[in-house]
Amino acid sequence: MTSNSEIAHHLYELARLATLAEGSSNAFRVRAYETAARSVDGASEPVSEMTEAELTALRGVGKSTASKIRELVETGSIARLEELRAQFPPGFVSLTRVPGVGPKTAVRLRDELGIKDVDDLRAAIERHDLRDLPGMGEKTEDNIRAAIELLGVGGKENRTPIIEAIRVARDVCEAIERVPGVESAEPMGSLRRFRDTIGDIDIIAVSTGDPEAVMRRFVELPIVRDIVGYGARKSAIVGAMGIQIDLRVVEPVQFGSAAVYFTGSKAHNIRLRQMALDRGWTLNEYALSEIGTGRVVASQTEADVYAALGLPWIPPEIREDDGEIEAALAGELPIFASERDLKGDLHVHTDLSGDGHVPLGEMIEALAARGYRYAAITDHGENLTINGAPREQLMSQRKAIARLRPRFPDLTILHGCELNIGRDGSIDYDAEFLAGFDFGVASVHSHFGLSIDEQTARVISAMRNPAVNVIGHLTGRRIGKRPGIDLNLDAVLEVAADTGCAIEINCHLDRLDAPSEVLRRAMEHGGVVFAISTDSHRVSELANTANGIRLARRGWIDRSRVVNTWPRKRFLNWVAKKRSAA
Ligand code: DGT
Ligand code: CA
Ligand code: CA
Ligand code: ZN
Repeated sequence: MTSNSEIAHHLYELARLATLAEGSSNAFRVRAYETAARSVDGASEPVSEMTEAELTALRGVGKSTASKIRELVETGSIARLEELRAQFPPGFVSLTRVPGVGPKTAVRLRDELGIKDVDDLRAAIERHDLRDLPGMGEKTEDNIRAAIELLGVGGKENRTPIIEAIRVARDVCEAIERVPGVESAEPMGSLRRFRDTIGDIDIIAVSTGDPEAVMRRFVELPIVRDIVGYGARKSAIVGAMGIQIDLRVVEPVQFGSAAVYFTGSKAHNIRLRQMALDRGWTLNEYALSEIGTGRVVASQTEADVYAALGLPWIPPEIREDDGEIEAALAGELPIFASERDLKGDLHVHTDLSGDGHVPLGEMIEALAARGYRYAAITDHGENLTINGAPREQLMSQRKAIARLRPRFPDLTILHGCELNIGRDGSIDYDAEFLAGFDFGVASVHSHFGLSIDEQTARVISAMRNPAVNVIGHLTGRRIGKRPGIDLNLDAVLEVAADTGCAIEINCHLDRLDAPSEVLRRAMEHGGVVFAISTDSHRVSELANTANGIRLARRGWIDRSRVVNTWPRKRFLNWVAKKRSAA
């Protein structure tokens, strides 16, 4: 059976490659593929078993997409997609990921300069070939060079944004788990450590059956574009979009040591191996064992391996040899928040936002169904011209919320707003209108090119506004697409601590903002607090809290500093105190 996420993945790839083939002339079709992919991904029934009528009832799925889905389910591939793959090999696709290049330019670079991948592009920039193309010039060339360096896109450092890598890894793991004898298949490496970008995907499958059956299935997956290595227990392929996937098959008894080894990081492993050596042991992917006798000390679970070395189990997200071993030895690791600890979501959109999709009542029902004690509805304020809501609509939303409250006695619904931080740090509306809200998130959505001092000043000024409880997606970055704004972090964090304005931990895989390095710095400022918020525009996105929990771990955030783990009363006091500040 072809899983929903496998089908969705093919549609995403179709969307991406169709953009390359058809340019913006057919933006409509590209968007339809994307919408279709999201509907398939979110569908609660197996799409592979749907009739044509059921398929075309899904948002974004027309007759032509429906027939492509049927084709994939029945034949294992889509002819149109195969054609596009042949036309646009992985190297070329990663070229289009370089910010400032995009599909149109990539096609031009290929046709006019013979540039086929990011390495070619680098070389062409070195030779100053780009600046002579009509409409390009020196400035464009410099920008592209900077983009390649800044984002580490392409060449040897061809890294994939986590949002794409996670999708690919999930598809592959689901397919591998269906092979008889396989007990589990899970991503390891940088993906398990939850880095923003992924070099290659590492997967461990635990199998009690024939490991070669796993490998045969692996190299025949529809996603495979190239087989890089093939062995009974270890293979590697290049998948769609050019990402490499390494797969190891291990026995259940080796899982712990294999997981520690392949999760890394390399630096963390080196520390563990040294600790093993100090005890006369060796640590490798097969076991922690005694040197000389080969007696196995630990291997079955990660916790066994860590315990034998005198350590508590260390969460993958902090295995970077960045102080975690010392903290673990001293019993000073943070107490991390888990999804169960979250008592509310503080950044949620409804269809009042131009980019929102869910009616208010439905969203509130979904929030209540998660067992939350409080939540803030935060549609965009009017300054965000495309997506913002005018005053009258926000006023009627406030009334609608008041009418809904009696139906949800266990959920405190705050009427909030996502305010837009202007160039000068001002936000939407006047003080009086702002005071009518129960809650405020303020975020940067524009003017990404200002100087570090200007950016710092505008964020600080928003933090000082009593109507602002949280700064949303602090840097405004889009992983692999747009770098975040430059900020004088110490100045920003000082004001955060001083005003009680929380820093958002935005759960979107595309954002993961504030980034983990920033979060870790923020933790070092005693008074700074955080909000793990989904910024949901759809009901399914409310479950992105899992990402926020992992990001918070990567940032060493202690649960006690996350405002939406607090009991309702304490949380509401914090909200009120900030809003009443003069
Ligand atoms: P990536 O793929 O660049 O995003 O980062 P990783 O951390 O996934 O690196 P990768 O794929 O080269 O290796 C996966 C894990 O395997 C790595 O985190 C630790 C382990 N590993 C790989 N090579 C070595 C090695 O030479 N020594 C040790 N101790 N561990 C290694
Ligand atoms: Ca890797
Ligand atoms: Ca690897
Ligand atoms: Zn938002």
